[in-house]
Amino acid sequence: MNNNLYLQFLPHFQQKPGKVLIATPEGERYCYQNVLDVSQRIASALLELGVQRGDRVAVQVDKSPQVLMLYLACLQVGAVYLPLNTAYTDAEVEYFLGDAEPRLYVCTPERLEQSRSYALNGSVTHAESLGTSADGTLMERADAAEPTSDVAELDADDLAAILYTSGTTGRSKGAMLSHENLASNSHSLVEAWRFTSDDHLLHALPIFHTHGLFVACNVTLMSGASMTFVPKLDVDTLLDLMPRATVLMGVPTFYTRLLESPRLDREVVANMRLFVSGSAPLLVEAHEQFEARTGHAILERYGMTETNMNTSNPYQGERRPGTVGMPLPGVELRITERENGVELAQGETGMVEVRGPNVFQGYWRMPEKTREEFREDGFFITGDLGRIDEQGYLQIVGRDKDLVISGGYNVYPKEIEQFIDELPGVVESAVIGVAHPDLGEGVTAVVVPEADSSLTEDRVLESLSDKLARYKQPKRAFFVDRLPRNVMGKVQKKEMRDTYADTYLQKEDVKIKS
Ligand code: MLC
Ligand code: AMP
Repeated sequence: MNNNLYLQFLPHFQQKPGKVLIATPEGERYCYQNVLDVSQRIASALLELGVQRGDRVAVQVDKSPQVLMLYLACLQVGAVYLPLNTAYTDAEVEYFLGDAEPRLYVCTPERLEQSRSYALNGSVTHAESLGTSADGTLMERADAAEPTSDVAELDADDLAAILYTSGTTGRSKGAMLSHENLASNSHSLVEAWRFTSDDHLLHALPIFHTHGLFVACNVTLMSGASMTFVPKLDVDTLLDLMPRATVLMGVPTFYTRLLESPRLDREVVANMRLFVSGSAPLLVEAHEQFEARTGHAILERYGMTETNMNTSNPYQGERRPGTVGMPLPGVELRITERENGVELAQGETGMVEVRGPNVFQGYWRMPEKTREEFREDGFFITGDLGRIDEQGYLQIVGRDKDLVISGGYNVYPKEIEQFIDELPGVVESAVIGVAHPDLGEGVTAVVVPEADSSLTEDRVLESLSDKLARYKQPKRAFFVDRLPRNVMGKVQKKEMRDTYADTYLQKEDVKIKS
């Protein structure tokens, strides 16, 4: 049996060739037949470039319908799709390319020349470009190619994708996701959220992460539905499109920004059947305000790059604010003691652990790291702290891992602290997440300067600008004489989060663009 995920999408392409799969706010419409044709041409181009089953294809391009076609082409030929955040700096990309050793790197036309200089040094044999107007060298190759309908023969645990997640100890880890991981999760979500070919998804998330790529796109492809690709979150565009859509998926910032618009009311959502939130905690107030304004209870779910989606509030039944619902079909979930993995009694708070066909195959070329994060019986240790309430709903109450989630993006403090600590005049630093009304958490640095240092906040912030993606850069930096530590010498980040809790709370003062 061929376990290629592509084959599970294919029937919709064959049965409804004229149906729209992807639209854009500008009125472009790509029907299933168009998408199939172009993706099969891209598949031919990949094969001509020497991409073989198991080869990684790294992709760092702006969102466009053609990116989805490239993703489909990679699945079709059995290549491992490796999407990269467009905000990553050259230095960050160089690391990913060096670690993943892709056969092909696809970047924006603007970046092609420059990236060829570093990408082609190692094992990357080709760099091609893909622009947002169906342009770029990859599309030129695809246009000149004959479409191929050959589909690579794959096992269930063959890799479909590698997604990098930063590590608490510095180096980013590539989470390896198999065809079965992705297929099983999209089936569960289609069923849990009642997706059908009548659905039209408003898609304004980036497509280089689990949420925008696997949750949003795979569910659409698996159910034969349609979607509008909005390049990035723009509240007015979403509200303009909402009367013709049925589902929205977003991170909590989507909902807090929608709530700021006077245009959000029952009339504008009249055609919508479902609003989904995830990737970061949705505030209870946001949930309640949204319901009061629109009559819709946002459905919150919980997932991770390594596990796809684990739990979801029910489609029918109470969607409880402040909870992430129950395990999806096939997902086993338990709450344990961090140190020994012993399961705790219902109602107690502990480590969330999951097992199931959704859970990844391990970290790319990091067997040690992989072993550390699994129990012997196959449960994955998520690093999230939770409790299960009396009705069986999971509440995520905190994180055991040192992680900040800003607007749905993960930021690992260690990575930033390393750069700050290298600055002349710095003794040490700690990076924390502080409550932020727009982003949920704002990345914030606390720095211990040397006694005679003339270091300023601006200098600290500026020093990071070419080293780290913008969303990882602290919004503020504070100076202290020493970091608070416990008797064991461990830095007390909770105490610092309390100290700086009010930093961003005056909404007028908070400009994400600052
Ligand atoms: C953008 N900026 C951010 C930021 N997003 N800063 C901090 N945190 C963020 N999340 C910076 C930009 O670099 C820029 O800086 C300035 O803010 C404005 O950029 P923008 O592009 O105009 O921002 P905006 O479009 O408003 O984006 C905010 C956002 C976006 C929250 C809508 O970040 C977003 O779409 N987030 C979704 C992330 C996501 O998909 N997560 C899922 C991960 S998967 P400057 O200085 O250049 O102007 C996962 C698993 C699961 O977690 O369970 O789903
Ligand atoms: P990522 O590594 O980017 O996939 O982010 C995964 C992390 O996001 C999880 O481990 C959680 O900490 C967090 N997360 C995802 N969904 C939710 C949610 N609904 N509520 C709280 N945290 C969430």
